[in-house]
Amino acid sequence: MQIKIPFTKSKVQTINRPPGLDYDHIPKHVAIIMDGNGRWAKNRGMPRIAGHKEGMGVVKKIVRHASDLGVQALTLYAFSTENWKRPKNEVEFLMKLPVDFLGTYLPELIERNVQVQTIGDVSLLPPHTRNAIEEAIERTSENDGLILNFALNYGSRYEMVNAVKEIAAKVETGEISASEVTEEMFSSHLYTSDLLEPDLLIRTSGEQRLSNFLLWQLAYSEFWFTEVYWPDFDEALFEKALYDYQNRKRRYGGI
Ligand code: V07
Repeated sequence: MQIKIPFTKSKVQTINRPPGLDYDHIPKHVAIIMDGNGRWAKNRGMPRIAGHKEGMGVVKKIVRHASDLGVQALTLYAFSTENWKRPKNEVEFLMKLPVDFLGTYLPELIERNVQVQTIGDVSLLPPHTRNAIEEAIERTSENDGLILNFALNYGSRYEMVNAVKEIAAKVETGEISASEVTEEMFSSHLYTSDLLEPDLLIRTSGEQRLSNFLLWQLAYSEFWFTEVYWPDFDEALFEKALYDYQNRKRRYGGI
């Protein structure tokens, strides 16, 4: 079904909403581990970085589609705290991808009313990477459509230890007592404090683990895995993940 919706003050955009999905129950927040880029390249006799580049193109397609389907937040695991251990040339290439991506795609993100955010310690990224990301955050900060949240230099255990340190400091100064610490307080000290918890986690390329991604936040999320490598992931598979999500009976523990 094609629906015309006003998406900026001045323009009307035609969005693509295929049949089959229940548009009243689209997951509000989808998180994705975009795995298999290196293996995709290797299978083609190409260098790993070629897989990363191809994967970046898929990010653009999925952002468009998530926005069309009415997803409110999309969190993408772009670079983990462990990824620094990769060869220097690969890390350097990865650090250019945000610059490349935003250089060609920021105008469309602005047009589509997408808001760019990050989680992770971005202060440790090289200046050219940080500058491009900060510009995108700044120029999309007034947008109120899809939140496009990139996890960059992100590690969940580090995030949680950091939350513990911040809360412990408050206990030390006497601002709160240890017995007053709650789950809500802990959550409010995570990078994701302004986001809803993910409803759905997608991981590509056949691996079925969390790899230090959103350990706390995924406590009640549905997990969806595919053997497909990220560079081969597409709109139809994204829809399949949402379709399967909608067909699972959701239970939050207990009865
Ligand atoms: C990266 C492409 C997707 C596959 C997984 C790894 C490689 C988009 C970004 C990006 C990040 C911030 C931003 C805009 C775009 C990105 C890295 C790697 C480090 F504001 N794709 N992508 N960043 N890959």
